[in-house]
Amino acid sequence: MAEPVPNRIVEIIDTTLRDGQQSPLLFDTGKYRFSLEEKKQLLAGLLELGVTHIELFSPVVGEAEAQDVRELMAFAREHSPWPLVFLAHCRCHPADIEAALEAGFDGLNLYLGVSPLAQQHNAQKSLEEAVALAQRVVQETRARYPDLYLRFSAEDAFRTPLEDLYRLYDALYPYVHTFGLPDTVGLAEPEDVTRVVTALRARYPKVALEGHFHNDRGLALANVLAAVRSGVRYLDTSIWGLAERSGIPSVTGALFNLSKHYPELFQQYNLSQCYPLNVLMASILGTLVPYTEPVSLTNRTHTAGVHQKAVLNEKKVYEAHNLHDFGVDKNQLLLGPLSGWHLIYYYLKEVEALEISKEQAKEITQEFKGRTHEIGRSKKPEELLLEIATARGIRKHPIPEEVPTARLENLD
Ligand code: HCA
Repeated sequence: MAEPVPNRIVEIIDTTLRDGQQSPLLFDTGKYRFSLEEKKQLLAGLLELGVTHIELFSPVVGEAEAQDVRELMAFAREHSPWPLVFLAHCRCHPADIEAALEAGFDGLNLYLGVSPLAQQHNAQKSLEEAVALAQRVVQETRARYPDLYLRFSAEDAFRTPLEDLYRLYDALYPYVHTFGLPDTVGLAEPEDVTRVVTALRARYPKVALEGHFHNDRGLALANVLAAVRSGVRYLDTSIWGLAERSGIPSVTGALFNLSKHYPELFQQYNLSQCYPLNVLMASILGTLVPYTEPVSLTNRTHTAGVHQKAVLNEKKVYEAHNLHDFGVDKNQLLLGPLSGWHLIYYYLKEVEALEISKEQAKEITQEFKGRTHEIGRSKKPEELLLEIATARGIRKHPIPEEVPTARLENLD
């Protein structure tokens, strides 16, 4: 199968519209499922970012999804300047596969668990039975579709003994393009990822590897870095990291971190679209970009007086990362109980245009600090500051009554 954008160091497989729709946040925000229009907006945002591999549900999950996947693929293919790869997330069931291929998917992301827990409580098949099923389904699919992209994932790979993983993957090796490496319950540490990836690369040099790391321990992003360093080519991500439970790495967090090690990603993805994509999700879910998201305005927001003073002098003191290249084009200094006189002076003079000296700002700060208990939902810090300044007789700078509308910017 032709590579849409060849030689990328890492290929993002975005699963916002598959694993992302399994996120509890869709319930918390009362959204439950994205509308078709919202899915198109999210997909368009991903395409703008340069993502070309998109995972969707197999149409068998429901009538509404079945209709949506067709519309989404048609919409994206019509609007993308690049060839796209739509991957259907399929159980090892011929019906899932048939429905996906009939809908026009470019490839299949097949999965089946063979961990001891899966054998007993999920697939409820012995290792031998599971391997035989997977081999039969994959062999038949390959025979019927010689060029179809096939990926196979052993669900819960990090709780599957390596010899069982080998038993399954040995049987499938001749037929697939990629083996998945899902840390389904987020228990792997970066060292585990390096060890397993290294072992699989040595044993299966002719296939690519795909990482899917859940964030139950907050280690998903660290596992992404370990995976790519040790040779994983495909990475599953989603917008905001939405996925089952506490999710997977966010597409923007992954690209932001990886670009520190692989600057060529700046040429290969349109990284300035990262923040707009996060804001798009915020507007759809009706909530703020998560404060843990690296590519966010939160990561450019300063609250403590010491930080605010330093940032007013030189941003780099507390802003170490170039988020501007990822679309975050401003920063914020929040006026509040921890602010010091530097920001208060700056605010009253520059924003409120008060005729105020540094000495007065220091006195106002002292009073403000003594009255911060008044700040809350009904009184903002700015209101309290103005109240204090006005009571001290500090006035606004006289602004000319008539502000010229047609300004000459250049006199020479
Ligand atoms: C799931 C499980 C999965 C699959 C990952 C994969 C996981 O939600 O069905 O197909 O590689 O984490 O194991 O997301």
